[in-house]
Amino acid sequence: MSDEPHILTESHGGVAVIRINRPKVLNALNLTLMTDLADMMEAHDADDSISVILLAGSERAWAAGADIGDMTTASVSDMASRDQFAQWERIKRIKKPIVAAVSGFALGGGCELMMHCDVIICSENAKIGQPEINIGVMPGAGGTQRLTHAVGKALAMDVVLTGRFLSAKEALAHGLVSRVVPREHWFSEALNVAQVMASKPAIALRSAKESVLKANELPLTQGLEYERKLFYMLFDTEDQKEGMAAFVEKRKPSFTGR
Ligand code: CO8
Repeated sequence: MSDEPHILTESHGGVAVIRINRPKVLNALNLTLMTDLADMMEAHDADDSISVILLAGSERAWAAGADIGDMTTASVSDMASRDQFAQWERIKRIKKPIVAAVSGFALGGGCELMMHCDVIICSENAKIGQPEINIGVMPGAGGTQRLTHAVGKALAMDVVLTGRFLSAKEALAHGLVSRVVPREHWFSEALNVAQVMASKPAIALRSAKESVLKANELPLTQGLEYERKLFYMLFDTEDQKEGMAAFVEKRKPSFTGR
C-alpha cells in the first residue's frame, strides 16, 4: 500500500482544486477515497473563500471506475453494509459548481463521478464509458439514469449494453461533456473555466446550478416555478444591485458574494 495521499488539494484564488491520485490503479475509486472526496468537497462548500471546485484526475486517467479489487469476492450484504452510495449522495448535494477536468479514462464509476460534475472539460484523448457489463454487473452510481438523461436512450443503451468507450468527440456531440480541448490543455482550460466562474456573483452561481439540476428532476411547469422563485430571491442580494448598477454606469462590477 502506498503512503501517497489518494487525494491532493490546492487552491487558486476562489477555485479549490482536488486531484484524484491513485496512479497505479488508474485512479480507481474506493470507499476511503470517496469518503475523503465527499469530506473535502463539503469543507469547500462551507468555505466562503471558495466559489468553485475543480475536480481533476491525471492525464492518463480521470478514473477507471470503482476499485474492482475491493468488490471481487463481495456478497450482497458486504456491498449493502459498505453503503458506498452515501458518499455519492453527499457529492450530489454540493451547492457550489464543480468543474471536471477529464483526461484519459472515465469509466464505470469514473464516468458516473464525471456526471456528478456541472461543467465537464474534456481532453480530446478521453475514453468515456460504462463497461461494467464486461465484469458481470451494471452501472450502480447513476450510470443508467444520468447517461440516459444526457445522451438519450439509444446511445445510452449502446454504451451500457456493449461496454464500448465513447471518444471525446462523440461525448461532445451527444451533450455528455461541455467542451473538448487539445490534450495538452486538459487541465489549464478547466482551470480557466473555473476561474471565470469564480469571478461571478457567488449566490447567483449557486442558484443557477441548483436550477439547471432541477431540469432533470422536475416536470417543466414545476421547474419553471422553481426557477422563478430563485430568480426573485436574487433581488435580495447585494451582488444583484451591484451587477445592474455597474452595467448602467458602464463600469466593471465588484461582486462580494453577498
Ligand atoms: N479497479 C482496480 N484496478 C484497476 C481498475 C479498476 N477499475 N482499472 C484499472 N486498474 C488497474 C489494473 O488492474 C492495472 O493494475 P496492474 O498494473 O497492477 O496490473 C493498472 O490499473 C493499469 O491498468 P491496465 O494494465 O489494465 O491498463 P490498460 O491501459 O491496458 O487498460 C483500462 C486500461 C481499459 C482502463 C483497463 O484497466 C480496464 O478495463 N479497467 C477496468 C474498467 C472498468 O471495468 N471499470 C468499471 C469498474 S466497476 C464500476 O465502476 C462500478 C461502479 C459502481 C458504483 C461505485 C460504488 C460501489
